[in-house]
Amino acid sequence: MRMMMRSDVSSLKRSVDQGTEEQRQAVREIIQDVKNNGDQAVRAYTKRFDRTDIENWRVTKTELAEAYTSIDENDRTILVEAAANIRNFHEKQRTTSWFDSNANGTILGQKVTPIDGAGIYVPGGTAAYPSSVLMNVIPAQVAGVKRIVMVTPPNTDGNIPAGVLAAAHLLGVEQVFKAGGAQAIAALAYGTETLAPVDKITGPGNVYVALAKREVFGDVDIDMIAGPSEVAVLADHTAKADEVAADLLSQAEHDARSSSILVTTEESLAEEVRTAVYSQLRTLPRYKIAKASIEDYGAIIVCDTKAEALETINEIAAEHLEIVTEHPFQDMAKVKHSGAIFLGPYSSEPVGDYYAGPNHVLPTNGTARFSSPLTVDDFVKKSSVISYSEQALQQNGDKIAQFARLEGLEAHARAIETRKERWK
Ligand code: HSO
Ligand code: ZN
Repeated sequence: MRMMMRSDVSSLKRSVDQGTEEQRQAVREIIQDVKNNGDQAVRAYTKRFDRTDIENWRVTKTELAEAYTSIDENDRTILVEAAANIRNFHEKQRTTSWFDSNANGTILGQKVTPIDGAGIYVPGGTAAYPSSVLMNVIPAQVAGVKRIVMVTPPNTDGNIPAGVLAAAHLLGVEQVFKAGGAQAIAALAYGTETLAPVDKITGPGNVYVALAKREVFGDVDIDMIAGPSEVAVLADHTAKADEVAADLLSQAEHDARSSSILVTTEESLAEEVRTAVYSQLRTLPRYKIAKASIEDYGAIIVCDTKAEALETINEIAAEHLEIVTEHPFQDMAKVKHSGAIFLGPYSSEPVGDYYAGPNHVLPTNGTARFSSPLTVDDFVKKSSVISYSEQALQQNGDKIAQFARLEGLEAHARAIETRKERWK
């Protein structure tokens, strides 16, 4: 874990995996093959990449129900509670249609309509997170999306982790398919014999998933291209080194390319946190991943003043930001960029990963400068509504026609002027 000066911030490593030209080419071929050959192509790629031959890739109702009863009863209760918290939070994001009427009889408005079909990608392997099922599906449900399809790669035995299926069952997701990688993204975007295409694909995945999402974007919408998790902690003398270290490691264990950064004005805290990180690291089951992440992407930045520390925080624009200082709300006022801001000593980052209610799908890699967490808005679209009145057209028709002629568009002008016949 490197100790850094503020001036070194620009040398912090970012980890955008853009993929190689070969990978891009491979992804394009897979997508084309799935477009041409549907289910059969998906099955062949699953056999090749996931090393399992699956005859029926749609998870049955019984499998879903059995997974739900198979998990520990307490785990089930926690899933139920977390889902309720997440739903309550997202209910507040719901936007409604509005209509505004003018004195001249014109009505203008915005009609909000959910997308018809959403496809949720749930990664496999060590990143098979039931929490991500909740975080992607619930905003879609709150938005009113009727058809939610989930895809996730099977293990070599052809199964999907019970926790993931249990979360899907709890939320009432009925269409779950065993497929991953670019082939699953292609199936969602273009459909196959058994999977009807969706309109938007959300959820993180490996480099092939990311490249495939970029490739199908435009034919369908996508959420974002998420990179490995990141946490930045802004801490002062009120912070406990052990707690800060534990929070840094909580994100380091996600991925060898996750980044965990402490920004502080307290040199003694910086030293204590570094020591605590290494001593806690040794006892972690995911030691290898966390160690690689801490060594390559971990940093402690000591600043001279609080103002400098806050500037640094804005430069980092982290996915998650913890503010563990004497006056966290006051400090937050100066924060411009971060996917999710956690205030005070009790708001440890995993509180947000699982339970508090806000979404854990957040902008990474500095994209918090211009993008937001996954929200209900991501699953709706808006139509503008224009109902012009006779009086309004009489008043403004000539101006509109003149504007059209300014653009040299005579047919536009005449479309307006032909209405004048009505008033003769
Ligand atoms: N911190 C991750 C989400 C997650 N954590 C899932 C645990 N499970 C990205 O925000
Ligand atoms: Zn996490």
